[in-house]
Amino acid sequence: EKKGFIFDLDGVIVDTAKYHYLAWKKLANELGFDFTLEQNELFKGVSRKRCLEILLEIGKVNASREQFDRWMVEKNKDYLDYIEKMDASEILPDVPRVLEFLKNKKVPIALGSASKNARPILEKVGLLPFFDVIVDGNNVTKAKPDPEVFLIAASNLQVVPQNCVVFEDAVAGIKAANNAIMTSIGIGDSNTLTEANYNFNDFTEMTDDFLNSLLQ
Ligand code: G16
Ligand code: MG
Repeated sequence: EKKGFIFDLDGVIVDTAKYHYLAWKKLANELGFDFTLEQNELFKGVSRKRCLEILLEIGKVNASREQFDRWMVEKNKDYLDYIEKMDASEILPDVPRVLEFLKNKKVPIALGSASKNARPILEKVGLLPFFDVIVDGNNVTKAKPDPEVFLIAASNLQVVPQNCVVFEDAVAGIKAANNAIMTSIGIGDSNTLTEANYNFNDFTEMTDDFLNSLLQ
């Protein structure tokens, strides 16, 4: 039966979390409080709007609707300054090998990301041609752990959810994949991604044999 593979972006294909962090930290500092790398963990896989809500809770800052929107724009502008400078050197280890393996097997590939900047990032690092389908923050109304992003990806790939495999680095993303009744593969710390069906520290640990087993 036909299989489909869905990749998260931040933390799976590229480490854009560090740029999100720098942009959020700058805003926090401007507002007079600190934002730590540990707190940034809470932001992984979370929408831009929800991130700002959490940030303002951390700083105990109240904002009008207009001010909130201005800070969203400002953070994204600072984030895009970093994205602008990205190139293929920022692709995480062995991502191209796995994408190429799947392409050779003619397996359809989708992106399933919370980011509204997903397409330009893939373009910057040169991976856009691998993706048959892109579902990102512009296409979804419900954030992970809601399965919406992955279900839309499956539907666009024309593969039933049960035959989809999801690579995710965030707890909410693994939950979203499991809620979609897809095979969930945690990329990162197995002590954090405890609900994943399979765990790998990164793609260098994922053998062709394992990928083949997913295609059975
Ligand atoms: C990514 C990041 C999140 C970020 C979100 C929205 O999710 O992990 O930290 O807040 O996208 O990004 P943007 O502000 O670019 O729309 P994912 O789903 O790719 O891991
Ligand atoms: Mg992620």
